[in-house]
Amino acid sequence: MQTIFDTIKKVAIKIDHAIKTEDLGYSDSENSSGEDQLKLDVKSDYIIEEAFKDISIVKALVSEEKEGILALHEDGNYTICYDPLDGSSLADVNLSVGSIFGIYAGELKGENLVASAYVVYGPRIELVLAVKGEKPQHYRAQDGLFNFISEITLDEKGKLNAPGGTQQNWADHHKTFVDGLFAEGYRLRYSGGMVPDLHQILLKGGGIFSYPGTTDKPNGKLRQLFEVIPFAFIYEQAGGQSINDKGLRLMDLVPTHPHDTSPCFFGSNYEVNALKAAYGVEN
Ligand code: P6P
Repeated sequence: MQTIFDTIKKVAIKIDHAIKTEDLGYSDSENSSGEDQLKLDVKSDYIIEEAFKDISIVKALVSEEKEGILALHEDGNYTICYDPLDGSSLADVNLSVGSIFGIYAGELKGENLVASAYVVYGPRIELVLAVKGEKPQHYRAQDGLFNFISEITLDEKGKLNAPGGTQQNWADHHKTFVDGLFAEGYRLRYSGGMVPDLHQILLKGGGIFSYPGTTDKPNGKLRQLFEVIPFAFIYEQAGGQSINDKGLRLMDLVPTHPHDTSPCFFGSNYEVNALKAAYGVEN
């Protein structure tokens, strides 16, 4: 696993350089979810594929930017599912963006995730690595090297509320839940970038990030294999909860297609339990 983590660190430095020096315009292609691809999306995907293609323990790659599975080494142990530059459209307004990695052993489903990582490209390059049974580890880059900062633990109750999705398309019970937190004094913290939004809640002690099913996106927007499950793992390892709109653990998801999405809620125990009550799914 260390080889994979070391490769992610190298990739992070290269992608950060690309963000700061290359064209922010659109390419003439779409990704598998039908979203227009920025040249940076394509470049970031290329950087990651080039970095992992010669590592023998990597069996295959699954990218948000490409259809299907890229087979690499038949005897490899791990399949890496990744979003090379999540929230990339925010780069041209100088907001933070990120890369997300889910490392799976065997069939691509939540219970087979053995590690996950994400990188935040902002005023600084920051990295969080998580393996089973340990608290997530927070690193910060300095002169091209990542220095360990701390382990991450979520408080039982936080102060931040990150409500995703188009509000006019929320279910009434979801709107009641979100407005209820604001009535309790929670602060709105939502940039439209999953990585910085979830990173902020982890580092600022807690709260909740929600991307529900909506009338326009009944199965949510965020992709299970390379967005939802990797963050669900990190939030659970930090002492929080990660569930879907049925109150089921996101770590129990079994995608039928690499680009399947899921409604998703990540947060501290108090807020996720309050959401379960609002959704009537207290188990
Ligand atoms: P909305 C970025 O496009 C992204 O995939 C995630 O990074 C982010 O959390 C979400 O979409 C934002 O979606 O509908 O709230 O703008």
